[in-house]
Amino acid sequence: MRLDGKVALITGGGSGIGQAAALQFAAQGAAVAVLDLREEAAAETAALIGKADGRAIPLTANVTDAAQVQDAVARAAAEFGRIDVLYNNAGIGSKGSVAVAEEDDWDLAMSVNAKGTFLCSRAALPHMESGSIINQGSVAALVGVPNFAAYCAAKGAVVALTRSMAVDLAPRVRVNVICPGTVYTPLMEPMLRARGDGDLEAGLAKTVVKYPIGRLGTPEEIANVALFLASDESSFMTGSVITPDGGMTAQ
Ligand code: 1HS
Repeated sequence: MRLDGKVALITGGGSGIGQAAALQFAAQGAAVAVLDLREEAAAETAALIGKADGRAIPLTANVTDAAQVQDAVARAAAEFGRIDVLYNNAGIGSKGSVAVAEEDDWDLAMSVNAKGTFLCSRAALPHMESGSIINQGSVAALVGVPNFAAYCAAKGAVVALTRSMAVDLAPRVRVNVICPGTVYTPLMEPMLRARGDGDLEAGLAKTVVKYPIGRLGTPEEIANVALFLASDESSFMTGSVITPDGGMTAQ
């Protein structure tokens, strides 16, 4: 198995891409600490892994709160002995262009997406003798996505932070960032609805045309990339920006 004997901590593991990654990592032999803001979501993913005879524990924390993060990471390390893989997947969208965006919305997007990545990495590193950190970026870090200003800025910060971490942590820990195109998950729904003037289907239709492959991605397709980065198959990769995006940024 591709992650045999490894211990992984996945933030935002209760839904979407994080849940898909948690299931795949566990199916490949990893013990998985499933961290989520929502206790029931973390528990659901951990239970799904348990039903499939995998090893998992649920953890609840807000990734913007240093003390909560510290506590959750310590519990993961106490349960499984160490951490080999950290997937900083937890994220949040934002509303509007710079002309109309609310200050609170800006702060929240920066806090969850960028500061959360910093706090979780800082807390996990003392438990990582070696291994892989995977950050969740977005195509929004690479191209301007309309009416998503704070999110674009926050994901740009995650890409820059990834390069900084890769340089600082080599050769002990590898750090790479995935920049997915749109996947239909809870994070995307409000934005897609707004794009369709309240009509989700219309918002989805306006989005799909941006993708040469002709559809949005699936959580499993992004989790496949995370699995590769978590495994020793990617042993010469650090500081890489990987774009599973259906060709969206190739145009
Ligand atoms: C939320 C995810 O990171 C994707 S950003 C939105 C890109 S687009 O499909 O709306 O152009």
